Amino acid sequence: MKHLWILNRESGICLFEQQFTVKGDNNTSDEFNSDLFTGFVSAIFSFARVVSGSTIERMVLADGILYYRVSDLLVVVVLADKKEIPAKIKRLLTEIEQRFLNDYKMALETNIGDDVAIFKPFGETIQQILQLPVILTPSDRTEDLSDTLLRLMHKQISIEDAYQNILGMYEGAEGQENTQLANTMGAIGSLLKHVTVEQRLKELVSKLEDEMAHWGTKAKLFVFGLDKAGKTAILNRLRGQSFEPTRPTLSVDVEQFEKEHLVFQSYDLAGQASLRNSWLQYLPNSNGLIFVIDYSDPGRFKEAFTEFTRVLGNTEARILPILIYANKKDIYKRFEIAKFATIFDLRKLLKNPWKVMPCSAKTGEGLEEGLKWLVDNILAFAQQK
Ligand SMILES: Nc1nc2c(ncn2[C@@H]2O[C@H](COP(=O)(O)OP(=O)(O)OP(=O)(O)O)[C@@H](O)[C@H]2O)c(=O)[nH]1
Ligand SMILES: [Mg+2]
Repeated sequence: MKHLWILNRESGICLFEQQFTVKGDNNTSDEFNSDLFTGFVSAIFSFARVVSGSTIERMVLADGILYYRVSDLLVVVVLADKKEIPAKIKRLLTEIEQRFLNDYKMALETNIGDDVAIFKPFGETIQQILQLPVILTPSDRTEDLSDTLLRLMHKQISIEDAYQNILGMYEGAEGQENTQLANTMGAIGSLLKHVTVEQRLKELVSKLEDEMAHWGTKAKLFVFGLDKAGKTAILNRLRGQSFEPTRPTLSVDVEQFEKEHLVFQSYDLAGQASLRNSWLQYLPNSNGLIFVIDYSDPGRFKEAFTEFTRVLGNTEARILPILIYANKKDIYKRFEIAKFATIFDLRKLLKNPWKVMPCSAKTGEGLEEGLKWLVDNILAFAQQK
C-alpha cells in the first residue's frame, strides 16, 4: 500500500488520509493533492454511474492501481503497487471500512463527521490492521488468478510481477491447492510461450525490414568468358527463359531482369578473340563479376585463364565479388573444385570474394545457387562501402 484515503461518500470530503512510505521507493504519492483527489473521485463515480450504472472498483495507473470500496457512508481508496495481490488489498479495504464504521459510525451519522480531526486516531487502528495476517480463501485465489492472468495479457503487469503475484497468492496453501498452483504455473508457462511467439514475430519483422531495404537495388553484372562458354545461354536461363539455341554475341547485350528482389543489369560480352579488347570499357560501376568457362573443354583452359587474369588485373575488378560458373556440367563427367582452383591458382590470384559453381545452362543445375551467392556478396560488399 502506498496511500490510503477514506472519504465521506455524500460530501466527498476526505476524512482520513495516510501515506505509507515504502523503503527505497522514491516514487511515493506526493503528487496527490487531497482536495483535487476527492474531486476526482466524485467525478469518476458520477461518470461510472451514468455510463454503466455501477461503481468503480479499480483504476490502473502507470505506476500503481487505485482500489475502491464503496459503502453507504464511505468510499475507501487505496493506491497500491501493481505487484500487490489484489485479493489481499480488497481484504484490507473491507477490514479498514469495517473498523472505521465501527469506530465512527455515530459521528458519521450525526454529521459531526466533517470535522476531520476526530478521525486522526484511526492511524493506530490502521497499524494494527496491517500487522494482522491476511488469509485468502480458495475463492479469493481463483478470482485473483484469472485477474492476474488477464492483467498480464493486457500488459498491465510484467510476467515477473504476475509470477510473484501468483506465488504470493498461494503462500501457505496446502494439498489440493498446491495442485492448483502447479496448473497455474503451467498456464503461465503457455502464456510465456505466447510472449516468445510475439518476440519471434518482432525478430521476423525486423529481418524482413533488413531484407526489404535492398529490394529494388540495382546491380550491374559484368559477364565475361571465351566464346561459346555459355554466357548468353546462362543469362537466358536466369532471366526465366528456356535453353534454346543461341547466336554468338557480337558486341555486348545489356539486359535488365529482377531476381532475389534485386534489379540486375547484365552486360553479356562477346567472347570471340577479336572482340575481347572492348570488354574493359564496360567494367566501370559494376557490382559483381561472372566468369563463364566451358568446363567440358579442357583444351581451352589456358586461353580462358589468360582472359580471366587480364580482367582481374584491373584495379576496379580486383575488389568485386566474382562468381565462376564451370558450365556444361551435363557434358563433363567429373568436377573437382580443388583441382580447378589449383589450375587457375585462384587462392593466390584473387583478393576478391570468389566462388566456383559447377552448373549447366542446359539443365539449369547450379545457376540459382551461384547467383544467390553473388547477391549475398554484392549486398555485403555494398554495406561495407
Ligand atoms: N550441353 C550444353 N550446351 C551448352 C550449355 N551452355 C551453353 N551451351 C551451348 O554452347 C553454345 C554457346 O553458348 P552461348 O551461350 O551462345 O555462349 P557465349 O558464351 O554466349 O558465346 P559468345 O556469345 O560467342 O561469347 C551454344 O550452342 C549453347 O547451346 C550447357 O550447359 N550444356
Ligand atoms: Mg553470347
